[in-house]
Amino acid sequence: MKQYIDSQLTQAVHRALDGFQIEVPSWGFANTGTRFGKFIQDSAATSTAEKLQDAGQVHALTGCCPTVAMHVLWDFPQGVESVPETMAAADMYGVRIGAINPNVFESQIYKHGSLANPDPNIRNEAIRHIEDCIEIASRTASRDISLWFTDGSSYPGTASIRERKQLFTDALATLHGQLDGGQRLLVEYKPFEPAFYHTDIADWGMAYILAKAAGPQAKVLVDTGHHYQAQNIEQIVAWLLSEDMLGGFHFNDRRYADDDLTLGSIDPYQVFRIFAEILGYEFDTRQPADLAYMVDQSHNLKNKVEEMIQTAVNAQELFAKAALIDFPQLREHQRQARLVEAEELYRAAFFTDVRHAIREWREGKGLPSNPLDEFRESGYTEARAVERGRRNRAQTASYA
Ligand code: PSV
Ligand code: MN
Repeated sequence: MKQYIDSQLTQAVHRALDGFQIEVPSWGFANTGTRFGKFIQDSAATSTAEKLQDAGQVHALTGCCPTVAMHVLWDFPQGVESVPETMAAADMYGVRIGAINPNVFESQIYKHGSLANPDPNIRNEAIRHIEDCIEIASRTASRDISLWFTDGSSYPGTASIRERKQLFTDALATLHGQLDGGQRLLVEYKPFEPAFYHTDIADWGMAYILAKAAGPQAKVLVDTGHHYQAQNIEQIVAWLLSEDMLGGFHFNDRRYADDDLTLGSIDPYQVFRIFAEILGYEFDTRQPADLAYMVDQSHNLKNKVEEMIQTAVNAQELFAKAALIDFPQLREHQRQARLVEAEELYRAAFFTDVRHAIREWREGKGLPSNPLDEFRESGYTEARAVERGRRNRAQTASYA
């Protein structure tokens, strides 16, 4: 690796962080759990405004999370009519509304799917809901409508896979026709859960085909938790980038399935490798990769705001490390098949301690040098627990 003198390293890290933002999900601040129950936190957000308040805390302390992804059913209970109130709350807490996530999976009508439901009335209902979401996105000035579907089947022979593919193709093209100029449809894939035999959009190839058929403003969304074990996610990223079909990410970490753990908590090297592909693409093409970095996590055990701060800090560190890769030299090693040199250069960037340079970046921006410590000392959790505790405890603590 290039021998950075301290000031060069600091500059490279600061440049990287100046251009790095990551969106937090509203649902990461509410009480959530697994299908085995949920453990209530007194300080958790109990309303959309409170989720935005917590997101505002994360952004105020880290400086890199200015937008919040919203789930329409959970955050805009009156649909389009909820927009002014939600936007006012976002404004009050110093954040903006980010990606809009339709919800075509929780209503009882979606037992057998949404856009590929065998019943045309239900398919139309799903399309109507997503059209409302596009309208909400227009009013919140959100660029991305982020689509995830539970559609699929759980037993062999119970559904026509090809027919369902066609239904998805047609519906996504219809929805694409509703977008305004700058908007994008992001198509998320997942190979399992809650359908267990087949899901209609199981992998990046299927998402690619559907997005391509829908139109130029549809791209693929990569949720890092939505892959089989040992799948090479950075290769998927590289391919989608080279096809101009990558729209963004849902970041989280996992050990087994879609565990929704803190980004980088299990395998920080994987996040580094993903960022390395993106920055390598930018180096090679001399153009910025136009991607939405989003978090998709449920914080079931740790304090939710603390876990979101950890997430943002981990993301910054791993992005900054990837920005230290000496790409001209790396490409030369690759061309000459100098395997050890190439690998050592790559790993050296990963193992560089960037924390000091990041602390300096924060101080330069008037941010706390250690956001987590600052948060803990602020008394925010204790104050919210007093305000929200009774409402939270009124929730059912388990499904039993
Ligand atoms: C589904 O597992 C998913 O990743 C989708 O992005 C949903 O919108 C989100 O999680 C809901 O938690
Ligand atoms: Mn997701």
